[in-house]
Amino acid sequence: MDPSIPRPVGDPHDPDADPVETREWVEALDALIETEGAERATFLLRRLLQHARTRRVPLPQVLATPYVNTIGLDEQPPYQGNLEIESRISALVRWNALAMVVRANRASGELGGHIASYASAADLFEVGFNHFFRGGERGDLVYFQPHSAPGVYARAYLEGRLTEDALDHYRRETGGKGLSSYPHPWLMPTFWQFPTGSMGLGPLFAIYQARFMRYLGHRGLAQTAGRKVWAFVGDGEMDEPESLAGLSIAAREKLDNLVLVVNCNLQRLDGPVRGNGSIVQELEGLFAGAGWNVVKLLWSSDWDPLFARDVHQWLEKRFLETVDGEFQTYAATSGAFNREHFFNKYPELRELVAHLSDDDIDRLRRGGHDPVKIFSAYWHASRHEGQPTVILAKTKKGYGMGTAGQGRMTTHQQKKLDTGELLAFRDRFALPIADAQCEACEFVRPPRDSPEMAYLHARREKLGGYLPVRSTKAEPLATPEAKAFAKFALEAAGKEMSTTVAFVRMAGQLLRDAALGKRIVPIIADEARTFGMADLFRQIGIYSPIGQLYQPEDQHQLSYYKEATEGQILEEGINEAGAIASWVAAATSYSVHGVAMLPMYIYYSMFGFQRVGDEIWAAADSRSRGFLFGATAGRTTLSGEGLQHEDGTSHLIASTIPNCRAYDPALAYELAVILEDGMRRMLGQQEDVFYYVTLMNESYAQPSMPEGATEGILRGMHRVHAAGGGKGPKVRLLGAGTILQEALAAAELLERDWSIAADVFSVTSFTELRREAMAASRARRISPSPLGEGRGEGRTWIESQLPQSGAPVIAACDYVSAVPDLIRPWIRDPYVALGTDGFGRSDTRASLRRFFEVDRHSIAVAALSALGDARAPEAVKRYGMDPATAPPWTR
Ligand SMILES: Cc1ncc(C[n+]2csc(CCOP(=O)(O)OP(=O)(O)O)c2C)c(N)n1
Repeated sequence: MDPSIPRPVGDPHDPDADPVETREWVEALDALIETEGAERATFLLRRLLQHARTRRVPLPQVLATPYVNTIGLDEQPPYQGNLEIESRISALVRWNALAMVVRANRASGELGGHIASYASAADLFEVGFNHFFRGGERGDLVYFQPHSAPGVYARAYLEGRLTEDALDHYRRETGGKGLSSYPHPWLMPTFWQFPTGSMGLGPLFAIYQARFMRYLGHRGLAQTAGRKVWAFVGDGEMDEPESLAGLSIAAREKLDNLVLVVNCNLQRLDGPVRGNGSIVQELEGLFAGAGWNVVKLLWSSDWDPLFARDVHQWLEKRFLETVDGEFQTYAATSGAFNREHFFNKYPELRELVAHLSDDDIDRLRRGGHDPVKIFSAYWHASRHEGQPTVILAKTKKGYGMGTAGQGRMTTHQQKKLDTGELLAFRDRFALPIADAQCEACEFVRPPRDSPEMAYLHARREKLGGYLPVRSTKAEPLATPEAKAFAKFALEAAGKEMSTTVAFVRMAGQLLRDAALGKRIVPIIADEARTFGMADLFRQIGIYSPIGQLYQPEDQHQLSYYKEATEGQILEEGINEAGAIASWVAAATSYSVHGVAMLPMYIYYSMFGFQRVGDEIWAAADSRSRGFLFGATAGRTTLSGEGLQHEDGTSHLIASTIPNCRAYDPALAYELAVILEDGMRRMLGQQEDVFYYVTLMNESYAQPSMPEGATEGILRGMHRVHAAGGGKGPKVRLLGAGTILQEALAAAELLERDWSIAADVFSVTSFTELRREAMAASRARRISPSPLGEGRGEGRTWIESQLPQSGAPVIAACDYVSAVPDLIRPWIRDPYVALGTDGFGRSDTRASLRRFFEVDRHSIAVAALSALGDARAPEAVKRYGMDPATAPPWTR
């Protein structure tokens, strides 16, 4: 409780030892405010608090303010719209949203849909649409609460941007014209900009979007001044760690281009968000503590006269002692119930509302349902400088759904309304709909020249256009050829280097490219030194909105730690979630800002798909274009790090993301070809794909690129060693990543020790091989004519590289064996897939490879055994393998 508020005399929760003295202090403060103003009062309070601290006086909790609106009546701007018409528009949006969900559910009970969430958020959205969200190319960026999508569709329908047929296909998308359940740019590429369906990612992405906007501005790449990011979040959603993860960076970087609106309807799916407490007060403390500007939007204008008369703050006292579980019950019950249980607790409050009927009490709205108060909160938020703003808007879940849902424990999943409930909804919002129309749940859109539609269009015109709308185009960028940035790799001639070193050199060259260089966004999560990239600090600088306020310790070094306002590197610290959020902002900049960027995020591969996989999935949904580099990749090439650091799965997960092109190159020239192709496809041809490329820190001799290798590298495999022409048996060895070196060594062993000839292939992408083969199989499977066109008659790359010949195929990689298993169905000869299944361990590379049985000896033994060669047991012995050991994945 704020101690500056005089408690009513005799308050049992806050006993006062000397009420007269208290009053004197309070009166003194009042007098000060009156004569010298609030600023002076703030100054004196701050001084008093500082003094109290030096005297070691325990301080009260000062982050929580009373349970009332932050913005006083005297600070409220006049409403700049026609409330009457707006309320009719908003009723229509509410109706169409509800009709859409109910109709979908009538068509098939299988189809989900939410009404109650949008019912609580409707006014918050509508005031934004009518007065704040700027459209057009330099418009605002709005992250919508995901399951409020029906309301956004319903508005777009009124605006004439969606047809009735489209609404009738809500959640029925497979026919090609449906509306997606949540905001999905992948499914509705000209409509939704930001996927928010996985809770917590919306607020995180919004924060990093606001920051990236600043970055573009500081680097002179886009005009971003005045643009705002608005993000609508559920109060239950605020429990996601990701929702809170970006709070401090937003405050630290003073992102006053960001407004987060938390829809505090006090409920989540199962029940209350904080039944025994107060989510508003808790969030206020969290946001204020992190340095945000907090605006509580709790009570509507209906309450203003009551507050004015309540000089002893009995209302504040009653609010503060009411837990959210009770507030929910008040939302679900009648005016009579509220009077009895809320107001009648104290005679003073009973008296305060004595002139109101029960119906009047029922009509006392919460702040988030009053356009006037919402307008005021948005108005202040959009003018606030130096801090991001959070608006904590108190609403009722299922607002206006009456007994069908308002405040009900089960309201989240309510998607069926009977006729009586529909009629009650119509009456509640004074909708001009006949009974029969209502019963049939007909969509309603007044004619274009009606006052409502004229107003709605005029507002959007004034604000620069409609939204959400997603731009699919960006100016194509010319991208360099590999020989321009990777000559050293194409002509390596046996020079030893790791693919990480090769990457760093290529990135350095690309950063110097006249056209492309400045579009590259290097992103790092505190591992630049690990990957040998520290030189870049000095070369291109680390982005900091306030430059560098200190002389770096290493200032005399050539590559010192340089922070700069126009710095190019996003150094995210130990924050993979934030780094991916930055990457998504940069990777979608072509659409969001019309400025194509090329983000290159390089990280410990274990802390990518495994750690932030859902963000990468959302990045895919967002149609991101950029490079993810999983460095120190693989389970045995990062030796000596062990279980939690050694990645054996990222390529398996990457293979499940349809627009992710995943490559595991072994050779520097392969990396060059992949980079060249990726840039061309993403920046030149504007394909909505992104690249995942693994990099290793193991040095070995890098050959020059042979003629004609490009196609194989990009399609997934190419031959790097041809078997000698002898007459003996033959095998084919596939190696991926650094395990290619083991496959090459195994070929030598097979030839030398057992006179078996081996071809060796470098597999750059099991995923790409599989995708092409899957498409071919499907064409063959479902083609209407047995021999006709489109039967995938052409040979797939796997078939052309590994034609049926009787020679076994042994594949080995540094990931779980399920990765090489991805291509098993298309190999006609005996196939053995070796991988690194199990937990990682610390040891040398050689020991780890032996442990996981992906070393040269294990590959050679696998080849002998696949050939049915009777000498296999002899090889096991000769190579020191122990058949008695348990499989690595059980250890
Ligand atoms: C990561 C994640 N977990 C669970 C869900 C399923 N889900 C969708 S809405 C919802 C409840 C949302 O509650 P709240 O954030 O309070 O929003 P409200 O609907 O009350 O406005 C849940 C659990 C989800 N979409 N994403």
